[in-house]
Amino acid sequence: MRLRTPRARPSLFLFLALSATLWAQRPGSSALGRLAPPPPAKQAASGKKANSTAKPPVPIFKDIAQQAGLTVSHLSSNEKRYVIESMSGGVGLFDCDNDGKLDIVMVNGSTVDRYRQGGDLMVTLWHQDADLKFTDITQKAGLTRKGWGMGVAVADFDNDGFLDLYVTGYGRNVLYRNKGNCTFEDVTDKAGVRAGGFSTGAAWADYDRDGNVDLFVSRYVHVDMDHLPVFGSSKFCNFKGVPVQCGPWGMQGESDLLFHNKGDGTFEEVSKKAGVSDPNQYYGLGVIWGD
Ligand SMILES: [Ca+2]
Ligand SMILES: [Ca+2]
Ligand SMILES: [Ca+2]
Repeated sequence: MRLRTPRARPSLFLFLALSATLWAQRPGSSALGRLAPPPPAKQAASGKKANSTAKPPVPIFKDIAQQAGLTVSHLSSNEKRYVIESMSGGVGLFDCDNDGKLDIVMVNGSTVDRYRQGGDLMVTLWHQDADLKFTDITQKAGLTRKGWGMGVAVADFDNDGFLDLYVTGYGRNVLYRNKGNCTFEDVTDKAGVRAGGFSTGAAWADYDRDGNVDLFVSRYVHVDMDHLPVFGSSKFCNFKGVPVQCGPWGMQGESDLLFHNKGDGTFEEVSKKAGVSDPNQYYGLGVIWGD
């Protein structure tokens, strides 16, 4: 079997970048609250000419997760027995109730054993309250689909003014429509964007400029839960004579998907028509749109 080369970096960057991009389009807001205007340069304040060669100050970051209430740990497998147990992750920063403060959606993983028992909540949603405090509102928000989450992409697919969530995962994906006030309904099947297989990255963009954002989904490798390759079971699962996890080398890849938004709450999968179906089934992890 011919070796294939992974096409993209892991998807975490994509989701962060996507979220930041989306948010940047909303005026008057910033990540995790309002940004204070930058202080004036000392030279300017004293009336002296600014030194163009002076280096900008290095920003200092402090971990405030505990005091902010962001205490839920990401689910994953320590053993990483299979390639799917090495995957998952992603965060979306978006304002789910349009109150001017960013809320946080985090993708949860799972394990093979837990998935066989029904899986785990695919995402956790925190609402940002006052003073950089966050409250876990996942259940109240209706984000209750269980499975094995891999990524998330945020956009207002129905143009009602509320940002919606598309969550990728192993086995199926989920489209949550934001009903307002951070409450969601699962419209996946009605919309026709369930997909399947091993979806990883996702990104929204209006490729045909009809006013409705469309959706691209990248997929990784074919994983059959009933026939999981174990450590050392083929030449691809050994490294210098040491049995290691199988994959992605030697594994069958999966195609990618492009969903055209028809503007009535439904989508049409057009990847073949558009020439982006990835017929060679290279390993897809992330996706980003650009001109
Ligand atoms: Ca908010
Ligand atoms: Ca919406
Ligand atoms: Ca469109």
